[in-house]
Amino acid sequence: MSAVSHARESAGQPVPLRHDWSRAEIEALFALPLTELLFRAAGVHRQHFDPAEVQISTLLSVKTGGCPEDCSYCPQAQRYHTGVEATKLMETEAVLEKARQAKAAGASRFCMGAAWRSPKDRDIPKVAAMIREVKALGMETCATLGMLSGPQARALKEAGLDYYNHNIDTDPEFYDAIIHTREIQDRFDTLEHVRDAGLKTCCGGIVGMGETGRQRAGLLRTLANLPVHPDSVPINRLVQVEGTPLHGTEAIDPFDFVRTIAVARILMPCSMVRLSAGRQDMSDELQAMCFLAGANSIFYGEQLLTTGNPDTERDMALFQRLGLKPMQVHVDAEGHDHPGTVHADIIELPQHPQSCAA
Ligand code: SAM
Ligand code: DTB
Ligand code: SF4
Repeated sequence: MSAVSHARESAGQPVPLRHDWSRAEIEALFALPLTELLFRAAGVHRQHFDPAEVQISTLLSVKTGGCPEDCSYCPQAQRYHTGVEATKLMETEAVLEKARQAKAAGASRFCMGAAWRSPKDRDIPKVAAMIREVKALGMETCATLGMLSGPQARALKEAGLDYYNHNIDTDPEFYDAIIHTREIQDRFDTLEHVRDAGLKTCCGGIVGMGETGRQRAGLLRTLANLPVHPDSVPINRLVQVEGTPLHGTEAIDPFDFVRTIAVARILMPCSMVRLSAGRQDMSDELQAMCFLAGANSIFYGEQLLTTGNPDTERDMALFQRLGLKPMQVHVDAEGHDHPGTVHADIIELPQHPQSCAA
């Protein structure tokens, strides 16, 4: 894993970021008393973000089910009997209508997901048309389509894609227990193609899949030690779907989930940490603890891809009760987004002290 470091602007100063975390250091963070861990994570959060702001993305499954992969958590894998019906790729106009609704409901980013191992080259112009049109609405665009080649990543960037979501999903040491139809190196390769194309990366994982604490630390270590911290780090709590091999797995202790968010915030101080799948079954109090631990992004809207998400009224009521507000994103005439310091350009530094100094 590379120990090359990068920095972003925060309050006009470059912020050194670490990429050389050891598993033991991360396990030591997890082992802190929860009160101390939350205090540290909340401090880091405040150095880089307004803790009252939460970025809001809406998801749409533009191609559902029938996937040839065997990810043991996923209701869209064809081989499991989950009741998810396979559909064709949606028409651009239908996608656009959903994006307009998401924008009207307050979402700043629209994420289009497809149940593909990887897109075929002939799919790319169709997805590119969706991206172009959604971007023209003044929203940030995100896509998650499976593994990408370099030319595919460049074609999506050309169409106006801002973010590509591609999760490493779990600790490399646990990967073989969860997915057998691809290797974690395939995921790293796609992430490299995505970065090389100039796209922002959205990369995280799932917890509550029966992993150990050591493996949870390994997931976050792998994310933080990527050559560039992902701009967005989704932390999903497994949504257990009947018919998938992981249905019936012992649930993660809610406090361990909060610890995962807090450690992600400390390791990747300038990234958006997204409280992702699994919110529907979380109490308002647990979500509040996650925001306190440094989560500053959510999926908003009643549906994730194939499973449910809290309804928008519940989320708006929660925001009001907690005094949180949706993060504003300004897209200029050239289509560049300006959400304050959040997506400031990454500056590579040859050497720097290994601590966050903003
Ligand atoms: N097929 C593409 C891929 O796998 O990259 C894109 C869509 S896939 C559904 C996107 C991500 O959703 C997965 O990487 C996984 O992290 C998450 N996911 C899928 N099923 C989930 C579940 N049951 N609970 C939590 N997260 C899940
Ligand atoms: C991510 O990390 N979580 C989202 C998004 N990226 C694409 C997907 C969650 C899917 C949950 C199961 C489903 O709804 O099918
Ligand atoms: Fe397919 Fe993605 Fe689901 Fe894996 S996570 S089965 S690749 S849709």
